[in-house]
Amino acid sequence: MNFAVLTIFPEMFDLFWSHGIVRRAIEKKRISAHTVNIRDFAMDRHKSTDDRPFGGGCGMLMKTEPMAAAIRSAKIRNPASQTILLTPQGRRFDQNLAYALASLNDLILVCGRYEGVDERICDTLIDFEISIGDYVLTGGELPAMIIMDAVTRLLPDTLGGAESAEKDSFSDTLLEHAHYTRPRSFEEIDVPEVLLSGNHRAIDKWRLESSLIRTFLKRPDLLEKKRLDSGEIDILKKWCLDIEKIIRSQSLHGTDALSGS
Ligand code: 4GS
Repeated sequence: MNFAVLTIFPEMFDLFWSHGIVRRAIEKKRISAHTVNIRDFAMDRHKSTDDRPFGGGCGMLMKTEPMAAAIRSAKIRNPASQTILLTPQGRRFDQNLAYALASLNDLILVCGRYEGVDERICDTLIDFEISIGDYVLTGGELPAMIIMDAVTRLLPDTLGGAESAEKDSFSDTLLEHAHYTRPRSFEEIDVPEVLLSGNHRAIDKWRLESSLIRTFLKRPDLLEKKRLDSGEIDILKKWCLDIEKIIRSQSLHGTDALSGS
């Protein structure tokens, strides 16, 4: 995967590219990454990259010609690239979109600053628009890093031994099960016994149940969307029965909670 990032702040990417799994992916040549400084394509004496909006109003826009020249230069370098603009107006980035992007070879990520980009740039030079969420940032640089980060870890041979992309949150739209590491007892809270048992069937079952309950409590929207298999449905049914039992036992306590009053 080749990433080209168009930005007026290329230094922002130096730290991102020099740490952790992204750094390793570059060293292993699983990805290549470079920035194009849009300011290098500014033609006026002041090397300006912003300009006033027609029609007036506050705020500035990215100056059109340097932006266009920078995109064209990146495309010439990599003609098969998809060109993506980071903008709140784009398709919402999620794990499925990360998978889709991971199957491509060349991405040009265009980072806007100021209020935005001239519409004609979007219409003629951008293949698609991506948003990382419904909020307004000061630039597309952080969204570009987020996308490169999520995509890089999905590429073959980028995660280290124990880590695995398949098992992570959202891959199958259940949240991760709870995790524990040493010590066995931390500030008087013990690791669940089953995880120390060495019984891998029991551990798998506990982890599935942990995933389901966490998803149910924290992200019920994900559970609604997921296609549950029969084992998962059995676990949910068991909870239903357990809850019904608790409710029924209430009437034995002589409460009138069930009478509806
Ligand atoms: C986002 C976002 C964003 C919008 C860039 C205002 C500067 C800014 N980009 N997902 N102009 N949310 N971009 O807020 O991607």
